[in-house]
Amino acid sequence: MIVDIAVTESVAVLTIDHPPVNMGNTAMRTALADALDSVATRDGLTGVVLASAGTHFYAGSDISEFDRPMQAPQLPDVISRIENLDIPVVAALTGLALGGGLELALGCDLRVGDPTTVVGFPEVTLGILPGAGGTVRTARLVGVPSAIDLVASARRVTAEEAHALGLLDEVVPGHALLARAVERAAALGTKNRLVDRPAPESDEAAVAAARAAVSKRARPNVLAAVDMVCAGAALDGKDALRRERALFDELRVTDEASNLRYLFFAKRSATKAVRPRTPAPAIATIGIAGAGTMGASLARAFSARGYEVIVFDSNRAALERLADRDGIATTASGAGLGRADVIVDAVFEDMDVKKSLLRDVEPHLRDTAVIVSNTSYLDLNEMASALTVPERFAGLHFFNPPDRNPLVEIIRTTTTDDRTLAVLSALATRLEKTPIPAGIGDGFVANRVYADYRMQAEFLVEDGASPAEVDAALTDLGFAIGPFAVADMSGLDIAWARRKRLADTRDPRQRYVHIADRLCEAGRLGKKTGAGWYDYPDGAKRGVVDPRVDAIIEKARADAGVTARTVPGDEIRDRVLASMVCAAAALVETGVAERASDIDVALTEGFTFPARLGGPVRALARRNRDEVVSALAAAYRSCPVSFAIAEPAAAGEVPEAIEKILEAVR
Ligand code: 3H9
Repeated sequence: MIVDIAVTESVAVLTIDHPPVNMGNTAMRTALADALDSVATRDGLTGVVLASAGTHFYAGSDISEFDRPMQAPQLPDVISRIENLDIPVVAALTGLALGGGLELALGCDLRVGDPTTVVGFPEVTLGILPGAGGTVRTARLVGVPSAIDLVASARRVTAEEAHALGLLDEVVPGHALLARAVERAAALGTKNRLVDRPAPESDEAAVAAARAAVSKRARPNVLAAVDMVCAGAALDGKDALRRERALFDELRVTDEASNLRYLFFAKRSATKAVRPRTPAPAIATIGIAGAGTMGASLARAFSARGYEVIVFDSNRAALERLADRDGIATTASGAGLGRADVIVDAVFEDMDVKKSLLRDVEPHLRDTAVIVSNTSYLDLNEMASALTVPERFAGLHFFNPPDRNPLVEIIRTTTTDDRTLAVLSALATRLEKTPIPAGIGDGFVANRVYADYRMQAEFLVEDGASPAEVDAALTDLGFAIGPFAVADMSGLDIAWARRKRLADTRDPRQRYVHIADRLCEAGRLGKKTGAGWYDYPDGAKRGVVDPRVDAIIEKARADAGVTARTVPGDEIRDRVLASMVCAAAALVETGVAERASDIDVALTEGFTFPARLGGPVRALARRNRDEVVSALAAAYRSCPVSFAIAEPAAAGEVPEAIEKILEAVR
């Protein structure tokens, strides 16, 4: 029974029991509609309470239903039933009331919450807008400016704030919630339909400020939601509801909304994959080895989530820079990490340095301590061999800047045990990161794909595009910033050192673009040196095109025997996309990545690949076959060694390994 009906005195209590999160789908809406119909015909009732049997009131609509035609009864029909009852309905809110859940509560005549209540409209993050009266009733309850903020920001609001705003009429302790809701329902006497009210008069300046707080570059659905809040407040309630629903139906079937739903489930699959059955032990203290930029940033990230943090570095000067930060202790001796539950290796990216750290630190650690390395490229199995208990070791790879970038890779070695994995998964959750599982391989998953993206960007420059043209083509696609501007920001020296390290093992048949090496040799290491792919005169924030770079590029083309040609933006975007997909297919084929969708999660979360396209694999999967073949063939021709996997495309076929991953995300 999804909705139970119990009558207490003259109040009918409808309790929704739809585990795990009281998610609204056809079955649940049908049960609610039936329960409301049944209440409507009962005599002697003075009120109704809508409550939840579980942790959450109603976590929102089941978005997997949005890919298909929606089945009756739809949520607006259920809410109409509430509004059409002669007797008042009180919502008793606990836990989450998100999206459709909050809309259901707003269809009631009064809202009582408990301190665990959290409300919000996540719809805009899914490419849609609230479709069951959320924009219309919220503006009528809390005014247009607050409604704009709630709908456009998608933020979750605590019980306390919801009460202050007027979304909740009252907040009572959890144990008293139901009794109080019944009491209010019995005492209310009259209906209080938000839809019948005019929106409160709004101060024009406050409306303008709320609108201005929404970025002009926000996605079209966000701007449409803001317009809807304003338009809806000026319309008759019923007309406003109709207009909102029409917009919702339009947005629901866009590619963008479909791709965002795909990513929603992709993230959940990745999170599930790194969540072993073993429960994680409690983690209170994090020891960080290495007080460099990465170590310091990690220390801040952990400390901000309430962990006690101890940073170890034998370089006292580096420690001193950290010492004045609240809550971060420092130690210049490995023994100082003895209390830590988890040790994070963030020392210099060198196998010998890392192994000697592990050897030095391990004897001081508790038996239960877990050790993770934040290496970007080194072989974690080899690192594990430096430990006497390698089972407690794994990779936890953060992305720059780790205190803000949501992506983290969880990498299991051949010896990592389940308890260690459970610790890593719990850390990711508490840090509010999006984890993906990754296997051992050069660059693991995300950096490996990004490396091919960058490599293709350099091929395009050697072929004739300027770095600015490549950057512009990719920001047009939706990247926040193009690959050459990114390279300047992060510094060209790390990749340079890596190229030198790999020089001896590089396949001599592989196409190699020398431009970046020439820039580095000229001292152009990026923004920090005032020059890289672009010039940064007087510390300019954005780079400007520098003719000296053009000269280096022209010389490199001449040395490689390439005649420069105009490269259209579409070719730039297609080749880059196809290159990433080639890398993705190779990763899935070798088992370094578990799922194609993990790669889409990685690139959208960690590298600003536009989420509206769903990620590189999904973006290519949505194109028609001819376009797929032509993009892959272009990538193949750009370097038949690096993109060997795409060879069949040159003969008009979609390569099997690639078809497999495209199919998996369609
Ligand atoms: C909306 O309401 C639009 C309205 O305006 C429309 C009106 C017409 N859909 O995350 P978990 C699944 S938009 C489908 O592991 P947690 C999830 O995949 C919606 N499935 O648990 C998983 O299934 P499985 C507004 C969903 O405790 C299981 O439930 N609502 C949905 O870590 C447990 O989830 C949202 O945006 C969904 N909406 O977190 C809420 N939600 O085990 C989005 C969950 O088979 N959801 N599932 O893989 C969340 O933020 C979290 O899931 C929540 C629970 C915090 C609720």
